[in-house]
Amino acid sequence: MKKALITGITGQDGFYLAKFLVGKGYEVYGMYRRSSLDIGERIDEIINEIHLLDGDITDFASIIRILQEVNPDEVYNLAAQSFVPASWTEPLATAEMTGVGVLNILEAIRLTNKKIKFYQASSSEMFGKVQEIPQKETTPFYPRSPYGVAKVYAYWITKNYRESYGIHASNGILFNHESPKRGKQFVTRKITHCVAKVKLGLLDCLEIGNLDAKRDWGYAEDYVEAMWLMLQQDQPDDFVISTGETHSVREFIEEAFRVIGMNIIWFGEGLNEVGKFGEKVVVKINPKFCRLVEVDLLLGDSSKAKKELGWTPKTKFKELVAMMVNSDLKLISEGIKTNYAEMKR
Ligand code: NAP
Ligand code: F7E
Repeated sequence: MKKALITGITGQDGFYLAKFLVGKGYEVYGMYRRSSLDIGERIDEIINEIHLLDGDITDFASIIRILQEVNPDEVYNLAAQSFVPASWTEPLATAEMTGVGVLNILEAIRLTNKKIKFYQASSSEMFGKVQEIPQKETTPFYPRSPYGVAKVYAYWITKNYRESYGIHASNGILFNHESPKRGKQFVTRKITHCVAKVKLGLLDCLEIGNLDAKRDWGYAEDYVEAMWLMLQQDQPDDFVISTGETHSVREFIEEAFRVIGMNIIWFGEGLNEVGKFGEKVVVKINPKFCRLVEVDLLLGDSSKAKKELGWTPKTKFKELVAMMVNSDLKLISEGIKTNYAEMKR
């Protein structure tokens, strides 16, 4: 039985990757950092099928201890401060977690067992102010946030440990991928959660930032398979993982409202633009959700992954939006029923 260690097990990708690897017959170990709240929210349904270990990627000692205890065949580094706006308010913490944290793991692998295969969760945010369209493995990086800059460091240190020490270390350059398990701060889940609340009469209006940013949005469950495929190759390498389609935030909003039977019409311009359903304003701009500098357009070319890994995305944009809206409708309605039942008790 192969052993895999996943850092960032409590995150969106941590859940889908752990589920995938358990399905492949792996013994799965997840590293999580101590929290004052329950850690279970995302991983509840697989908690009995995995082993959890206390650690932090900024704490070198904890990584060494875990590697010695588990001696995994594969390490998937998904841990990071991953919310782009927080990288401007907490730039040093972001550099420590998202950048230097990766060096901690690589150094721990070098010292404990160089045969461990390593996956680094690299990001399309490294392309930032894009130097070509679509973006592929050879496209130069131009990060636009402290998060993107930290990911560029992590990408290069991964490549450097591969070249310096012969470690099987690969970068998956993943474009945005979403799911019902996505954090509610990220734009897709924020939209689907708010749209579900509008449908259930719990919210009047969605407040949003830049409507015109474009992203190549895929489904997280499809993407974790690519992570695993990278570590099954004879040679380590770097791969772009994307759908090859780009959509604006505006299109995502229109599609999400369409799922609940509301067609949005846009009026006005700039910060005064609003989205209306009939006479009712259901979308408005709030500048607090705009960024200091923006990544305007991401569109990936994953033909290398298709050719060398045999990987292709399965889920289309409209399916993804519908899946997320319907999941939020269910979650919120069940929450209302639970609260109502509790109130009556
Ligand atoms: P996520 O939901 O934000 O999960 C991040 C995980 O990292 C959480 O489990 C978090 O723990 C953990 N973490 C943060 N700081 C840590 C630390 N110091 N020590 C240990 N664990 C720590 O992110 P995701 O969407 O699953 O993404 C997974 C990885 O892929 C991240 O590295 C992200 O930057 C990268 N990425 C994501 C996308 C995407 O579109 N989702 C695209 C490209 C790359 P808590 O639960 O305690 O916060
Ligand atoms: O923003 C715009 C915002 O926060 C997407 C992370 O997983 O993917 C993610 O980073 C776009 C941006 O994701 C709101 O300005 C408009 O242009 O969902 P997001 P992100 O910044 O692309 C990459 C690949 C990662 O690696 C990251 O870890 O949507 N936008 N209005 C908004 N964004 C948010 N969050 N909230 C808004 O109200």
